Amino acid sequence: MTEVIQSSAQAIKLEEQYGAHNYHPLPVVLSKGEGVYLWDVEGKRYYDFLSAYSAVNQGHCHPRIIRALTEQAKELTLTSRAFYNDKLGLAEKYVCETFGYQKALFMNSGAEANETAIKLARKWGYVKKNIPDNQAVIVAVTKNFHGRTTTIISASTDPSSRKGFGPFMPGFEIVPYDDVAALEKALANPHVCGLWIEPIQGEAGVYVPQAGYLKQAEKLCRQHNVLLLMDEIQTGIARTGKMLASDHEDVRADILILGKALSGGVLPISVALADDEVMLVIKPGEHGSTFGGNPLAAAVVMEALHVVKDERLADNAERLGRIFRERMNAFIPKTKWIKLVRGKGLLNAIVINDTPDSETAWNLCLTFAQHGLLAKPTHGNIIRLAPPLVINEEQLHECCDIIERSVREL
Ligand code: IF1
Repeated sequence: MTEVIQSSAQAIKLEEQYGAHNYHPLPVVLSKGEGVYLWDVEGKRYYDFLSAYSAVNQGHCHPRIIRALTEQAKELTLTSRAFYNDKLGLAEKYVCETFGYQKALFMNSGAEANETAIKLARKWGYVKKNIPDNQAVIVAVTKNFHGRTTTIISASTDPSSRKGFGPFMPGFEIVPYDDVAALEKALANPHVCGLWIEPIQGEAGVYVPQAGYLKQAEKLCRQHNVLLLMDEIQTGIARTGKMLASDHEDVRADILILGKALSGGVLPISVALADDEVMLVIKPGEHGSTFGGNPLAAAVVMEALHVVKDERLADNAERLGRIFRERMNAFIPKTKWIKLVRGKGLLNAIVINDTPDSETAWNLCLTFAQHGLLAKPTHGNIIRLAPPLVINEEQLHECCDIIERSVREL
Protein backbone atom coordinates (compact mmCIF):
# COMPACT_ATOMS: atom_id res chain seq x y z
CA MET A 1 0.00 0.00 0.00
CA THR A 2 1.64 3.26 -1.06
CA GLU A 3 1.74 5.92 1.66
CA VAL A 4 -0.35 9.08 1.05
CA ILE A 5 0.58 12.47 2.46
CA GLN A 6 -2.10 13.52 4.94
CA SER A 7 -0.59 16.82 6.07
CA SER A 8 2.03 19.40 5.14
CA ALA A 9 3.93 18.62 8.33
CA GLN A 10 4.15 14.96 7.34
CA ALA A 11 5.58 15.84 3.91
CA ILE A 12 8.16 18.22 5.40
CA LYS A 13 9.22 15.62 7.94
CA LEU A 14 9.72 12.99 5.22
CA GLU A 15 11.87 15.32 3.12
CA GLU A 16 13.85 16.34 6.21
CA GLN A 17 14.65 12.72 6.97
CA TYR A 18 15.07 11.18 3.51
CA GLY A 19 15.92 14.09 1.19
CA ALA A 20 19.19 15.90 0.62
CA HIS A 21 19.21 19.29 2.31
CA ASN A 22 20.19 21.20 -0.82
CA TYR A 23 17.29 23.62 -0.59
CA HIS A 24 15.60 25.71 2.09
CA PRO A 25 12.01 25.80 0.86
CA LEU A 26 9.26 28.00 2.24
CA PRO A 27 7.18 25.81 4.63
CA VAL A 28 4.43 25.25 2.00
CA VAL A 29 3.58 21.78 0.64
CA LEU A 30 1.85 21.93 -2.71
CA SER A 31 -0.34 19.20 -4.14
CA LYS A 32 -2.20 20.78 -7.07
CA GLY A 33 -1.59 23.43 -9.70
CA GLU A 34 -3.87 24.97 -12.30
CA GLY A 35 -3.10 28.13 -14.30
CA VAL A 36 -1.89 30.85 -11.91
CA TYR A 37 -3.05 28.89 -8.85
CA LEU A 38 -1.43 26.37 -6.52
CA TRP A 39 -3.11 24.49 -3.65
CA ASP A 40 -1.37 23.08 -0.59
CA VAL A 41 -2.11 19.75 1.09
CA GLU A 42 -4.66 21.42 3.40
CA GLY A 43 -6.49 22.89 0.38
CA LYS A 44 -5.31 26.51 0.78
CA ARG A 45 -5.08 28.32 -2.57
CA TYR A 46 -2.14 30.53 -3.55
CA TYR A 47 -1.20 32.70 -6.47
CA ASP A 48 2.10 31.39 -7.84
CA PHE A 49 4.50 34.36 -8.14
CA LEU A 50 7.57 32.26 -8.80
CA SER A 51 6.31 30.08 -11.70
CA ALA A 52 8.95 27.44 -10.86
CA TYR A 53 11.60 30.03 -11.77
CA SER A 54 9.83 30.79 -15.08
CA ALA A 55 9.23 27.19 -16.13
CA VAL A 56 5.42 27.43 -16.02
CA ASN A 57 4.93 30.56 -18.14
CA GLN A 58 1.89 28.83 -19.71
CA GLY A 59 0.35 28.25 -16.27
CA HIS A 60 0.27 25.04 -14.24
CA CYS A 61 -1.01 21.90 -16.00
CA HIS A 62 -2.13 23.72 -19.16
CA PRO A 63 -4.83 21.41 -20.64
CA ARG A 64 -3.41 21.52 -24.18
CA ILE A 65 0.10 20.66 -22.99
CA ILE A 66 -1.15 17.91 -20.68
CA ARG A 67 -3.17 16.45 -23.57
CA ALA A 68 -0.08 16.45 -25.82
CA LEU A 69 1.86 14.78 -23.00
CA THR A 70 -0.72 12.08 -22.26
CA GLU A 71 -1.50 11.32 -25.91
CA GLN A 72 2.16 10.86 -26.79
CA ALA A 73 2.86 8.97 -23.57
CA LYS A 74 0.43 6.27 -24.74
CA GLU A 75 2.33 5.86 -28.02
CA LEU A 76 6.07 6.19 -27.49
CA THR A 77 8.13 8.01 -24.84
CA LEU A 78 11.77 7.17 -25.56
CA THR A 79 13.81 5.47 -28.29
CA SER A 80 17.23 7.04 -27.60
CA ARG A 81 18.91 8.66 -30.60
CA ALA A 82 20.27 5.29 -31.72
CA PHE A 83 17.16 5.32 -33.93
CA TYR A 84 14.94 7.99 -35.42
CA ASN A 85 11.43 8.74 -34.14
CA ASP A 86 8.44 10.42 -35.80
CA LYS A 87 8.30 13.49 -33.53
CA LEU A 88 11.86 14.87 -33.16
CA GLY A 89 12.22 16.22 -36.70
CA LEU A 90 8.89 18.04 -36.40
CA ALA A 91 9.98 19.61 -33.10
CA GLU A 92 13.39 20.59 -34.44
CA LYS A 93 11.74 22.26 -37.45
CA TYR A 94 9.20 24.01 -35.22
CA VAL A 95 11.74 25.50 -32.79
CA CYS A 96 14.11 26.45 -35.65
CA GLU A 97 11.30 28.31 -37.42
CA THR A 98 10.03 29.86 -34.19
CA PHE A 99 13.42 31.34 -33.23
CA GLY A 100 15.03 31.69 -36.66
CA TYR A 101 17.92 29.18 -36.61
CA GLN A 102 19.01 26.42 -38.95
CA LYS A 103 19.62 23.65 -36.37
CA ALA A 104 18.49 22.52 -32.90
CA LEU A 105 20.18 20.20 -30.39
CA PHE A 106 17.73 19.04 -27.71
CA MET A 107 18.89 18.23 -24.19
CA ASN A 108 17.02 17.97 -20.86
CA SER A 109 18.10 20.46 -18.18
CA GLY A 110 19.12 24.05 -18.70
CA ALA A 111 22.58 23.24 -17.43
CA GLU A 112 22.97 20.57 -20.12
CA ALA A 113 21.98 23.05 -22.84
CA ASN A 114 24.61 25.47 -21.50
CA GLU A 115 27.20 22.68 -21.44
CA THR A 116 26.25 21.94 -25.06
CA ALA A 117 26.76 25.61 -25.96
CA ILE A 118 30.20 25.60 -24.29
CA LYS A 119 31.26 22.49 -26.25
CA LEU A 120 29.91 23.97 -29.53
CA ALA A 121 31.73 27.28 -28.96
CA ARG A 122 35.03 25.62 -28.04
CA LYS A 123 34.93 23.17 -30.98
CA TRP A 124 33.97 26.02 -33.34
CA GLY A 125 36.93 28.02 -31.94
CA TYR A 126 39.36 25.19 -32.81
CA VAL A 127 37.86 24.23 -36.16
CA LYS A 128 36.84 27.65 -37.53
CA LYS A 129 38.88 30.26 -35.65
CA ASN A 130 42.12 28.26 -35.45
CA ILE A 131 42.47 28.72 -31.70
CA PRO A 132 45.36 26.48 -30.53
CA ASP A 133 44.13 23.19 -29.02
CA ASN A 134 42.86 23.41 -25.42
CA GLN A 135 43.46 27.20 -25.36
CA ALA A 136 39.88 28.31 -26.08
CA VAL A 137 38.55 30.95 -23.67
CA ILE A 138 34.88 31.74 -23.00
CA VAL A 139 34.15 35.16 -21.51
CA ALA A 140 31.46 35.10 -18.81
CA VAL A 141 30.20 37.89 -16.56
CA THR A 142 30.00 38.61 -12.84
CA LYS A 143 26.85 37.41 -11.04
CA ASN A 144 26.01 34.99 -13.82
CA PHE A 145 23.80 31.97 -13.27
CA HIS A 146 23.83 29.17 -15.85
CA GLY A 147 23.33 26.03 -13.80
CA ARG A 148 25.03 23.84 -11.22
CA THR A 149 27.44 21.47 -13.03
CA THR A 150 31.12 21.64 -12.11
CA THR A 151 32.03 23.23 -15.45
CA ILE A 152 29.29 25.86 -15.21
CA ILE A 153 30.17 26.82 -11.62
CA SER A 154 33.78 27.19 -12.78
CA ALA A 155 32.55 30.43 -14.38
CA SER A 156 30.42 31.46 -11.40
CA THR A 157 31.30 34.41 -9.14
CA ASP A 158 28.90 33.26 -6.40
CA PRO A 159 30.78 31.67 -3.48
CA SER A 160 27.78 29.56 -2.48
CA SER A 161 27.75 28.01 -5.97
CA ARG A 162 31.49 27.26 -5.90
CA LYS A 163 32.72 26.69 -2.35
CA GLY A 164 33.88 23.16 -1.79
CA PHE A 165 33.34 21.96 -5.35
CA GLY A 166 36.81 22.55 -6.90
CA PRO A 167 39.00 21.95 -8.79
CA PHE A 168 37.43 24.06 -11.49
CA MET A 169 37.38 23.90 -15.29
CA PRO A 170 39.89 26.29 -16.90
CA GLY A 171 39.10 28.42 -19.95
CA PHE A 172 36.73 31.01 -18.49
CA GLU A 173 37.46 34.72 -18.14
CA ILE A 174 35.10 36.80 -16.01
CA VAL A 175 34.35 40.46 -16.77
CA PRO A 176 31.88 42.82 -15.10
CA TYR A 177 28.32 42.52 -16.48
CA ASP A 178 26.85 45.59 -18.17
CA ASP A 179 30.34 47.01 -18.88
CA VAL A 180 31.06 47.52 -22.60
CA ALA A 181 34.66 48.70 -22.10
CA ALA A 182 35.45 45.47 -20.21
CA LEU A 183 33.99 43.49 -23.12
CA GLU A 184 36.04 45.38 -25.70
CA LYS A 185 39.22 44.43 -23.87
CA ALA A 186 38.35 40.79 -23.18
CA LEU A 187 37.00 39.94 -26.64
CA ALA A 188 40.15 41.21 -28.38
CA ASN A 189 42.00 38.12 -27.09
CA PRO A 190 42.31 35.87 -30.20
CA HIS A 191 41.81 32.76 -28.03
CA VAL A 192 38.27 33.84 -27.09
CA CYS A 193 35.65 31.70 -28.84
CA GLY A 194 32.51 32.88 -27.03
CA LEU A 195 30.80 35.50 -24.87
CA TRP A 196 28.30 33.82 -22.49
CA ILE A 197 25.62 36.05 -20.95
CA GLU A 198 22.01 36.32 -19.84
CA PRO A 199 20.04 39.23 -21.37
CA ILE A 200 18.66 39.93 -17.88
CA GLN A 201 20.34 38.34 -14.85
CA GLY A 202 17.56 36.44 -13.09
CA GLU A 203 19.32 34.96 -10.09
CA ALA A 204 21.34 38.13 -9.58
CA GLY A 205 18.01 39.70 -8.69
CA VAL A 206 16.44 40.52 -12.06
CA TYR A 207 19.31 42.79 -13.03
CA VAL A 208 18.41 44.58 -16.30
CA PRO A 209 21.51 45.88 -18.11
CA GLN A 210 21.57 49.44 -19.45
CA ALA A 211 19.82 49.96 -22.80
CA GLY A 212 22.16 49.14 -25.67
CA TYR A 213 24.47 46.81 -23.72
CA LEU A 214 23.25 43.67 -25.49
CA LYS A 215 23.48 45.36 -28.91
CA GLN A 216 27.04 46.51 -28.15
CA ALA A 217 27.95 43.01 -27.00
CA GLU A 218 26.60 41.56 -30.24
CA LYS A 219 28.56 44.14 -32.27
CA LEU A 220 31.81 43.41 -30.41
CA CYS A 221 31.32 39.68 -30.93
CA ARG A 222 30.93 40.19 -34.68
CA GLN A 223 33.95 42.52 -34.71
CA HIS A 224 36.22 40.01 -32.93
CA ASN A 225 34.81 36.84 -34.53
CA VAL A 226 33.47 35.62 -31.17
CA LEU A 227 30.25 33.61 -30.79
CA LEU A 228 27.47 35.21 -28.71
CA LEU A 229 26.03 32.53 -26.38
CA MET A 230 22.74 33.85 -25.00
CA ASP A 231 21.24 32.03 -22.03
CA GLU A 232 17.49 32.72 -22.26
CA ILE A 233 16.49 29.80 -20.06
CA GLN A 234 14.77 32.10 -17.59
CA THR A 235 14.12 35.19 -19.74
CA GLY A 236 12.92 33.46 -22.91
CA ILE A 237 9.54 32.09 -24.03
CA ALA A 238 7.63 35.38 -23.62
CA ARG A 239 8.62 36.02 -19.97
CA THR A 240 9.93 39.58 -20.55
CA GLY A 241 7.19 40.70 -22.95
CA LYS A 242 8.85 39.43 -26.15
CA MET A 243 9.46 35.87 -27.34
CA LEU A 244 13.08 36.43 -26.29
CA ALA A 245 14.54 39.14 -24.04
CA SER A 246 17.12 39.65 -26.80
CA ASP A 247 14.25 40.78 -29.06
CA HIS A 248 13.92 44.02 -27.04
CA GLU A 249 17.24 45.09 -28.61
CA ASP A 250 16.95 43.15 -31.84
CA VAL A 251 19.99 41.05 -30.86
CA ARG A 252 20.54 37.61 -32.44
CA ALA A 253 22.67 35.12 -30.51
CA ASP A 254 24.98 32.76 -32.38
CA ILE A 255 24.00 30.04 -29.91
CA LEU A 256 20.58 30.49 -28.26
CA ILE A 257 20.06 28.47 -25.07
CA LEU A 258 16.48 27.71 -23.91
CA GLY A 259 14.89 25.53 -21.22
CA LYS A 260 12.25 25.73 -18.46
CA ALA A 261 9.07 27.04 -20.15
CA LEU A 262 10.10 25.32 -23.39
CA SER A 263 8.00 22.48 -21.95
CA GLY A 264 5.46 24.53 -19.97
CA GLY A 265 6.89 22.90 -16.86
CA VAL A 266 5.67 19.37 -17.58
CA LEU A 267 9.04 17.81 -18.53
CA PRO A 268 12.71 18.86 -18.42
CA ILE A 269 13.39 20.01 -21.98
CA SER A 270 16.21 22.29 -23.12
CA VAL A 271 17.71 23.15 -26.47
CA ALA A 272 20.72 24.85 -28.05
CA LEU A 273 19.93 26.59 -31.36
CA ALA A 274 22.55 27.65 -33.91
CA ASP A 275 23.18 27.87 -37.65
CA ASP A 276 24.98 25.16 -39.61
CA GLU A 277 28.37 26.96 -39.44
CA VAL A 278 28.38 26.40 -35.68
CA MET A 279 26.13 23.38 -35.09
CA LEU A 280 27.82 21.10 -37.63
CA VAL A 281 31.24 21.26 -35.93
CA ILE A 282 29.88 18.51 -33.65
CA LYS A 283 30.00 15.22 -35.54
CA PRO A 284 28.02 12.01 -34.94
CA GLY A 285 28.95 10.38 -31.64
CA GLU A 286 30.60 13.51 -30.19
CA HIS A 287 27.72 14.69 -27.99
CA GLY A 288 24.32 13.48 -26.81
CA SER A 289 22.10 12.33 -23.94
CA THR A 290 19.81 9.37 -23.30
CA PHE A 291 16.63 11.46 -23.07
CA GLY A 292 17.73 14.33 -25.31
CA GLY A 293 15.19 14.78 -28.10
CA ASN A 294 12.84 12.03 -26.94
CA PRO A 295 9.47 11.83 -28.74
CA LEU A 296 7.51 12.69 -25.60
CA ALA A 297 9.52 15.89 -25.11
CA ALA A 298 9.21 16.64 -28.83
CA ALA A 299 5.41 16.38 -28.69
CA VAL A 300 5.28 18.54 -25.55
CA VAL A 301 7.59 21.31 -26.77
CA MET A 302 5.54 21.87 -29.94
CA GLU A 303 2.30 22.26 -28.00
CA ALA A 304 3.97 24.37 -25.27
CA LEU A 305 5.22 26.86 -27.88
CA HIS A 306 1.89 26.79 -29.75
CA VAL A 307 0.14 27.83 -26.54
CA VAL A 308 2.57 30.75 -26.06
CA LYS A 309 1.74 32.01 -29.55
CA ASP A 310 -2.00 31.25 -29.63
CA GLU A 311 -2.59 32.87 -26.22
CA ARG A 312 -0.31 35.85 -27.06
CA LEU A 313 1.52 35.42 -23.77
CA ALA A 314 4.32 37.83 -24.72
CA ASP A 315 1.82 40.68 -25.26
CA ASN A 316 0.10 39.82 -21.98
CA ALA A 317 3.43 39.82 -20.15
CA GLU A 318 4.35 43.20 -21.69
CA ARG A 319 1.03 44.83 -20.79
CA LEU A 320 0.59 43.37 -17.29
CA GLY A 321 4.26 43.86 -16.47
CA ARG A 322 3.86 47.60 -16.99
CA ILE A 323 0.72 47.66 -14.82
CA PHE A 324 2.58 45.71 -12.12
CA ARG A 325 5.55 48.11 -12.04
CA GLU A 326 3.18 51.10 -12.07
CA ARG A 327 1.36 49.70 -9.05
CA MET A 328 4.63 49.00 -7.21
CA ASN A 329 6.10 52.42 -8.06
CA ALA A 330 2.91 54.08 -6.77
CA PHE A 331 3.20 52.07 -3.55
CA ILE A 332 6.94 52.54 -2.86
CA PRO A 333 6.62 56.17 -1.60
CA LYS A 334 4.05 54.93 0.94
CA THR A 335 6.39 52.44 2.62
CA LYS A 336 9.94 52.49 3.95
CA TRP A 337 10.41 48.78 3.20
CA ILE A 338 10.80 48.73 -0.57
CA LYS A 339 13.76 50.44 -2.28
CA LEU A 340 12.73 49.81 -5.87
CA VAL A 341 10.99 47.56 -8.36
CA ARG A 342 12.73 46.51 -11.58
CA GLY A 343 12.20 44.13 -14.46
CA LYS A 344 10.78 43.61 -17.91
CA GLY A 345 7.47 42.04 -18.83
CA LEU A 346 6.44 39.71 -16.01
CA LEU A 347 10.01 39.11 -14.77
CA ASN A 348 10.24 41.60 -11.92
CA ALA A 349 11.78 41.94 -8.48
CA ILE A 350 11.44 44.26 -5.50
CA VAL A 351 14.51 45.22 -3.49
CA ILE A 352 13.75 45.29 0.23
CA ASN A 353 15.09 48.26 2.17
CA ASP A 354 17.13 46.30 4.67
CA THR A 355 20.58 44.73 4.93
CA PRO A 356 21.10 41.78 2.53
CA ASP A 357 21.57 39.38 5.46
CA SER A 358 18.35 40.51 7.18
CA GLU A 359 15.38 38.18 7.52
CA THR A 360 12.98 40.83 6.20
CA ALA A 361 12.62 39.46 2.66
CA TRP A 362 12.11 35.93 3.99
CA ASN A 363 9.57 37.11 6.59
CA LEU A 364 7.75 39.11 3.93
CA CYS A 365 7.49 35.97 1.78
CA LEU A 366 6.04 34.11 4.77
CA THR A 367 3.43 36.86 5.10
CA PHE A 368 2.74 36.70 1.36
CA ALA A 369 2.06 32.99 1.81
CA GLN A 370 -0.33 33.63 4.71
CA HIS A 371 -2.27 35.97 2.42
CA GLY A 372 -2.26 33.50 -0.50
CA LEU A 373 0.72 34.46 -2.68
CA LEU A 374 3.91 32.42 -3.16
CA ALA A 375 7.27 34.06 -3.84
CA LYS A 376 10.81 33.52 -2.55
CA PRO A 377 13.80 35.82 -2.04
CA THR A 378 16.73 35.40 -4.42
CA HIS A 379 19.91 36.82 -2.91
CA GLY A 380 19.29 38.33 0.51
CA ASN A 381 16.90 41.23 0.20
CA ILE A 382 15.61 40.79 -3.34
CA ILE A 383 12.25 39.12 -4.01
CA ARG A 384 11.60 37.91 -7.55
CA LEU A 385 7.95 38.36 -8.56
CA ALA A 386 7.12 36.35 -11.66
CA PRO A 387 3.60 34.92 -12.10
CA PRO A 388 2.60 32.61 -14.96
CA LEU A 389 2.06 34.70 -18.11
CA VAL A 390 -1.59 33.59 -18.31
CA ILE A 391 -2.46 35.88 -15.36
CA ASN A 392 -5.22 38.43 -16.09
CA GLU A 393 -5.45 42.07 -15.01
CA GLU A 394 -7.95 41.42 -12.22
CA GLN A 395 -5.77 38.66 -10.72
CA LEU A 396 -2.70 40.89 -11.03
CA HIS A 397 -4.37 43.67 -9.06
CA GLU A 398 -5.48 41.19 -6.41
CA CYS A 399 -1.84 40.06 -6.11
CA CYS A 400 -0.62 43.66 -5.83
CA ASP A 401 -3.16 44.14 -3.04
CA ILE A 402 -1.70 41.10 -1.24
CA ILE A 403 1.86 42.41 -1.69
CA GLU A 404 0.96 45.87 -0.38
CA ARG A 405 -1.06 44.49 2.55
CA SER A 406 1.81 42.18 3.49
CA VAL A 407 4.39 44.99 3.34
CA ARG A 408 2.18 47.12 5.59
CA GLU A 409 2.18 44.31 8.14
CA LEU A 410 6.01 44.29 8.32
C1 IF1 B 1 18.49 26.10 -8.65
C2 IF1 B 1 18.61 30.07 -9.61
C3 IF1 B 1 16.86 30.90 -11.08
C4 IF1 B 1 18.74 29.70 -15.05
C5 IF1 B 1 19.48 30.23 -16.13
C6 IF1 B 1 20.43 28.11 -16.59
C7 IF1 B 1 19.73 27.53 -15.53
C8 IF1 B 1 18.87 28.33 -14.74
C9 IF1 B 1 19.38 31.69 -16.49
C10 IF1 B 1 19.93 26.05 -15.27
C11 IF1 B 1 18.15 27.69 -13.60
C12 IF1 B 1 16.95 27.70 -11.59
C13 IF1 B 1 17.79 26.59 -10.98
C14 IF1 B 1 17.33 26.47 -9.56
C15 IF1 B 1 16.77 27.82 -9.14
C16 IF1 B 1 16.61 28.60 -10.41
C17 IF1 B 1 17.37 29.86 -10.41
F1 IF1 B 1 18.19 30.64 -8.49
F2 IF1 B 1 19.22 28.95 -9.41
F3 IF1 B 1 19.39 30.89 -10.31
F4 IF1 B 1 15.83 30.74 -11.77
F5 IF1 B 1 17.39 32.05 -11.02
N1 IF1 B 1 20.31 29.42 -16.87
N2 IF1 B 1 17.61 28.39 -12.69
O1 IF1 B 1 17.94 30.50 -14.30
O2 IF1 B 1 18.79 25.34 -15.66
O3 IF1 B 1 19.72 23.11 -15.05
O4 IF1 B 1 18.12 24.23 -13.51
O5 IF1 B 1 17.31 23.37 -15.72
O6 IF1 B 1 19.47 25.51 -9.14
O7 IF1 B 1 18.38 26.39 -7.45
P1 IF1 B 1 18.47 23.94 -14.94
